[in-house]
Amino acid sequence: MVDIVENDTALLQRAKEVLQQNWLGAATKPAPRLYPHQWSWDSAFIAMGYAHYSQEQAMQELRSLFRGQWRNGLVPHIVFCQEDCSAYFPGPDYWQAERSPHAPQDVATSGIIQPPVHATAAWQIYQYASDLESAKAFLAELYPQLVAWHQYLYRERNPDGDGLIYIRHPWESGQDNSPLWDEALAQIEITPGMLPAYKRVDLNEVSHTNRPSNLDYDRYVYLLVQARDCGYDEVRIRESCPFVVQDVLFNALLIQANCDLVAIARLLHQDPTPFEAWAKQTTAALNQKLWNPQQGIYQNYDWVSQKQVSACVAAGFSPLYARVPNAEQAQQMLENLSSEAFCGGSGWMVPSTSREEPSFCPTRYWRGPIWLNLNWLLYRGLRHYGFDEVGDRLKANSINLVRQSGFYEYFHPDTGEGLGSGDFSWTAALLIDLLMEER
Ligand code: 9WN
Repeated sequence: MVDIVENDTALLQRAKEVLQQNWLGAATKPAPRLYPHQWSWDSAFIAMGYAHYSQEQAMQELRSLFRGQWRNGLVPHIVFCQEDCSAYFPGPDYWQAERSPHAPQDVATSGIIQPPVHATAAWQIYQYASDLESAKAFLAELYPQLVAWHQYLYRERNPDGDGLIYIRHPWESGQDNSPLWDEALAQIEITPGMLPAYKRVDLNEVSHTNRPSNLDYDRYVYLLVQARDCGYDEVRIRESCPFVVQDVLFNALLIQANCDLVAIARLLHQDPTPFEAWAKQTTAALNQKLWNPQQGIYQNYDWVSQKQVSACVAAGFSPLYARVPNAEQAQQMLENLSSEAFCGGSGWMVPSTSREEPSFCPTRYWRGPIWLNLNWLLYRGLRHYGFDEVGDRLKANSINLVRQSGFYEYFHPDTGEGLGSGDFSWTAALLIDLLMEER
């Protein structure tokens, strides 16, 4: 895409400036004020952007995150990396990670995870490296940590042994306020005085109309407190947690990460067979348990109530990214994605929630707005299946959205207006990847 690169020099430069402005010295905060520490999947996306022009920062980004890895392999969703933690709730005092015997003693972290995009980011760093030797040494250094991370998922979060990994908090999905969680969260009844006192600080930065409701926040806090009361012991949490969900996006990203771990293992002359087996097993489980042939989309499974979750969201197309569907399924998915429910109308691509969902809302966080990371992975998925016309349209649409509105966290799917925080790091990083990718 040489044309785009040349025409968009200024946009590319601005994207690099956003990342530089959010750089904390060894890692990048997702946003200037709303998210002032290091977040797990954000860092993986951010590293994929740096991989194109600053190998050193890309490597530092992942190193910094994995400093926070727990001894059981858990990679925490937040590594707190500023002295003053009062600007974000919940901070380390609320998480109390030290209740787990596995948490690191010298790094403050949360006690939940986020989608495993890290092996993919590490592999991308090698693929675009200007210094191949140091990139290979970096992979050798990170490899045992990546393996421990995937082992944790398959050991602790695989209740049926079929390779379908569960999450135990909506924040673990990365799509925090999606309608995907409504049914499960509705089971949690909050009574006065039930929760330790807390104060939201996110609303100091962003309008409440873009953010989750107070009731949803109470439920997020409830699940946090429940995990912490179990000493972050996964068996105890699973036995008592009202929220255990096998999520499509999380598992699709994990399949791709396993494939990237295979590539890393081969490069390092290590045994790739465990990761090949995991990729295969999780792929089969997605097709067997999460595919909805009537709708042409993959849907989540609620492990507590033992039923498929009915909400249709853009992440339901993410198995394309991990090459999970066969050609026939992929064609059906393309038709669904191209319909009025998602991209068929005059709006921008791709609303995070189907426009036909009763809870669709174009301005509220994960309930309709466009996110660049979803667009980025759907673009990659469409290309895998040769759906180049729609894929190229999605890519151009994503670039134009940022050009028109700026580096926002998310975007209104009708007007393209920027929502949430401005100067959002993964929007900048993935825009860099879209502009500089080599096919
Ligand atoms: C909770 C940092 C994170 C992203 C998530 C996004 C949002 C946090 C929040 O911000 O979640 O982890 O406070 O709302 O939903 O995907 O990683 O950018």
